[in-house]
Amino acid sequence: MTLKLCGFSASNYYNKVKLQLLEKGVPFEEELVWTGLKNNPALSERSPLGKVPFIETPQGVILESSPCCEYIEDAYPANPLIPADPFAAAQVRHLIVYLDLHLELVARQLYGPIFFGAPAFAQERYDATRKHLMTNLAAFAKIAKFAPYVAGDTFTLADCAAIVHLPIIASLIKIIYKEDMYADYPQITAYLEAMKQRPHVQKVNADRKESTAALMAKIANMSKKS
Ligand SMILES: N[C@@H](CCC(=O)N[C@@H](CS)C(=O)NCC(=O)O)C(=O)O
Repeated sequence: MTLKLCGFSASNYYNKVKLQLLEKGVPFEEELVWTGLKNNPALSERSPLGKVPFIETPQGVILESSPCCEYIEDAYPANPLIPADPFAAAQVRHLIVYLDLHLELVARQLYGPIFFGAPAFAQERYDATRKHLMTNLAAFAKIAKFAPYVAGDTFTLADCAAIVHLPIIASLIKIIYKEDMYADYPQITAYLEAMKQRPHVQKVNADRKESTAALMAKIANMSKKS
């Protein structure tokens, strides 16, 4: 059975796993699964929190992007994106935790009003999130190497997370504050520019644009109905 990646290409977490699969050269299929548990028992059966991505393996479903990525590394050891050395491997993993948990998840608190048309929050909430994000960005910048990759001289799974998360967080701040979140971190801007040249990043971005248009149409349709 070919590995199946389930979710949609506008999702940054979906794209973290998709980029890993592409960079490693692992054959996979994609199954379009939108989120939203309402009237969707089939989704809750496979992903009880209604989140994507998840992968279908010959043995069953794996939830959450990081366990999916770890499974893929273990099951498909060719072209490793986690170093064999335990210390270097742990450094890749701590970078991913910073990116997923301390940057993306903080920014995600504002996605509803900023990207999906949910009612606006009070200004203090935006300001508090911005402050939190800038503190965590400074911490991330201390541990990320950008030499030229996030964890050093080799492309790793930490790059798969950075490439999909850092742009969306910056676009959130740009929309709210009209400011460049990475103005004091030219290494991040240069890194993201360089990563855009990678063919698999280009494929992920092209699919992301198409999927984002479909997602926006879906949201517009839903708000017309309600
Ligand atoms: N911790 C999860 C986060 C995944 C996530 O938040 N996915 C979003 C799409 S980008 C989602 O499914 N949102 C729907 C929801 O939370 O109900 C992971 O690493 O996979």
